[in-house]
Amino acid sequence: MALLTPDDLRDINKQLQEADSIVRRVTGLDIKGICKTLYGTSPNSEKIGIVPVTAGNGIIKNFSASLHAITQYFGFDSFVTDMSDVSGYYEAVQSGANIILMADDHTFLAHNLKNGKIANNQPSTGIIYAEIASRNQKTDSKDVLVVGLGKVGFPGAAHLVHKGFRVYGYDTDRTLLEQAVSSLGIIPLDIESPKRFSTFFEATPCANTIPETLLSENCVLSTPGIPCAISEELRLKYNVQLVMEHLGIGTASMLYSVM
Ligand code: NAI
Ligand code: 0TF
Repeated sequence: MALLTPDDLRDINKQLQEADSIVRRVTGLDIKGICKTLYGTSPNSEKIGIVPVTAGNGIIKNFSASLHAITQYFGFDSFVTDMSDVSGYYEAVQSGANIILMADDHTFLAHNLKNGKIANNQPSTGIIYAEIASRNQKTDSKDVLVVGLGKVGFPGAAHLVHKGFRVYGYDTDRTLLEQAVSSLGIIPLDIESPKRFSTFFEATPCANTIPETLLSENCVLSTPGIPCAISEELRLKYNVQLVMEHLGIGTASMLYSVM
């Protein structure tokens, strides 16, 4: 898994406010509204304990502080434990946390200790970015292109299929593409005869994954992928409505899904 850097998390509140405003413009709902309709839940005096984890590559500077800011932004009562790892987990529970947020290099989870529900960041992120793409107000077309069918992209593609969209897919890994075609019934993108899309959901760790030949004016690109799937030049040329944020939208999806 590509790890976040402290730079990715700079000014997380500003990133969230900007993301909220573009999500509103694209869908008519803010991020909270998307979460409420997606999961049918709302915050209800949950207390969130955020536990720093030193395993593997260790603490990412700003990660816990960013989760604190994000949870507060969405109206949750939250705190970061003084201790890390197992001691931090014990401290969180002793201090009254009923939802635990913690991440090592492979898994970022939210665990609701009251109802037992647990969420993993990758599918939760895929589902909410796909949901945002599916709510593109500017088009009646049911065609969506999904680029990247890995741990984030595949669950997002599945969500779009279940919502009745005609899902085209592309992944440089042929095995993953074939799996998505056979298990989800998505249509493999024909690179030789590209068509233009008004809605994209992208989830790869690579830049420039969406070529100009696929873009249409005012299209929506909903992408958790880092770095960005299109260049700034193409974004401006096609007035692409870009929903892209590094941590908050996926975390909101995790939290609402475990309530
Ligand atoms: P993954 O490695 O499971 O999947 C990525 C997929 O993209 C792979 O199947 C790979 O073959 C494919 N791919 C790579 N280059 C491609 C290209 N040029 N065209 C088409 N497909 C290509 O990774 P995962 O976990 O699904 O993460 C995807 C991205 O999402 C990463 O950048 C990750 O850091 C980011 N992410 C962002 C989050 C957020 O909150 N913004 C949350 C979780 C992940
Ligand atoms: O960097 C990542 C994921 C995060 C997905 C959300 N965009 N790509 N995971 C590593 C988190 C490690 C956190 C660290 N153990 C800490 O500071 O507690």
